[in-house]
Amino acid sequence: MKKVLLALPALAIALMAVFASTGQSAFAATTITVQSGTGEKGFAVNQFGPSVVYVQPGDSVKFTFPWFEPHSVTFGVLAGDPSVLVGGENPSWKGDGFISSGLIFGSPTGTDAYTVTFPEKGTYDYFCILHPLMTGEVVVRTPDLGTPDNQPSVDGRAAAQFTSSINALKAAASGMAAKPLAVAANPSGGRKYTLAISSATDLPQGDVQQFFPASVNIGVNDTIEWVSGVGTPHTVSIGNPGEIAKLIPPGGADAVVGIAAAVPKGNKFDGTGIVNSGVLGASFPNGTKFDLTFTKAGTYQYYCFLHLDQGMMAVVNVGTGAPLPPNTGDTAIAAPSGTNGLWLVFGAVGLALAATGTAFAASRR
Ligand SMILES: [Cu+2]
Repeated sequence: MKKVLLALPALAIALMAVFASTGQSAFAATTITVQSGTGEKGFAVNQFGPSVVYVQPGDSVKFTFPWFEPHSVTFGVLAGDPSVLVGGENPSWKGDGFISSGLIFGSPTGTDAYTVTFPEKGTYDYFCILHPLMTGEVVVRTPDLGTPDNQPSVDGRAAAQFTSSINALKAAASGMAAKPLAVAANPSGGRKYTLAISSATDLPQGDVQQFFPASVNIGVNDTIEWVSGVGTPHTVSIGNPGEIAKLIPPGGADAVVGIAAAVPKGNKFDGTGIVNSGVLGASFPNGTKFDLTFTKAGTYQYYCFLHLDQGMMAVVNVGTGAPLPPNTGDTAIAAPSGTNGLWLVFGAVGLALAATGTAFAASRR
């Protein structure tokens, strides 16, 4: 009996010595935090940061969601609906089957997270169901094959990656803002101004969530044509967002992808009621272009129904006389009061369905 009591502390000391020599503890597996996207007003970085992390068998990776743009963390081959939680809250992943965080709507102050534990060595790829270019990798290996990550190292790489990406988005936005405003005679009378939604083409770093120019001066009976060159869905919407939300067909919030267009007769807007383009963008049902002729003088704020929570708004000033010179500055515009929370969720789910494509949408019906 006495021998056993003596032997146990000796074993513990021996184990401690072993773990001390490797710098690791088998009793306290590490959790490394990875950020699922980031952003600032007008810019959504759709990347995991950092995109690759190195851990040991038994460690976990905690994914946080620090920006408004919704994302999923999804491993494996889809065999169901990745927009909802699959595999439980804190799954283990060995590379077989399919697990998903579901869509998580983040914010800079939010605490939502998704933690996955990796019991076995391997290289495990994952992705976001909304953003085809948003992928990451967890490399699970023993220390003899490479030093595992620590959080400061991970945070440093994430910060460098995100800084580089947001700078790329800002450079794209500056390029868009610097373009001369396209104006042409309209065959049906007046002028036609062509405005851009987001960047000219899809960017690997994320999405520019702005209209270009952010403010434009036109005359009565002039037309604005908005053009989207990106695969991220956006709308051109005018009026009370609560009214726009009524255009979402029955079938739950995720039916927002089928949101009806609400366009005044002849695409002529007299300043009353609402306008909704429907979902615009590459491969979306309402196409890449939307035009509206303004028949009454006034100042009209418009916005993207899907991204108003990210500040995606702009303004058209319709003057009575000759149009003022076009101005391209980033005008500070207050969000309409009212139903932000409601259509933030609708918008986020809309993004989800739109970006996962028709196959997924069809499978849900
Ligand atoms: Cu948008």
